[in-house]
Amino acid sequence: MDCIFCKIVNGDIPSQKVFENDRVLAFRDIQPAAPTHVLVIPKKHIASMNEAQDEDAELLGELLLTAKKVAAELGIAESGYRLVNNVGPNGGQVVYHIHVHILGGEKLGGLNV
Ligand code: DGP
Repeated sequence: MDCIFCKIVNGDIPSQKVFENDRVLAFRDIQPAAPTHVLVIPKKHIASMNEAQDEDAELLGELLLTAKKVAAELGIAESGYRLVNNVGPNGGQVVYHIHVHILGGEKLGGLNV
């Protein structure tokens, strides 16, 4: 499958990993939008939240809990951070392998929703 993040999972494209287990992987974003910018992905290919199924509930929960743990390990939990999941063109999604952005390390601007 021609998916950049699947290639990162398989080791075909290098990445700066910060956490990995059998189901999820967290690595530094190549174009950081904040001092700390990490992506958390499932190793299973799910194109976006639009393609997520009920059977993926546990995996998606693990994605969020992994983001929490990574934020703590990287020292941004106390000061706060933002978790972002872009969906589709209007949501700004560029890579169609579902991922949660962890953004922190500074006071974040932008949308306050
Ligand atoms: P999104 O717009 O939500 O689909 O975010 C995709 C992010 O993926 C974007 O912030 C840049 C990052 N990215 C794209 N290609 C690579 C890559 O090859 N390596 C890494 N580490 N990040 C990538």
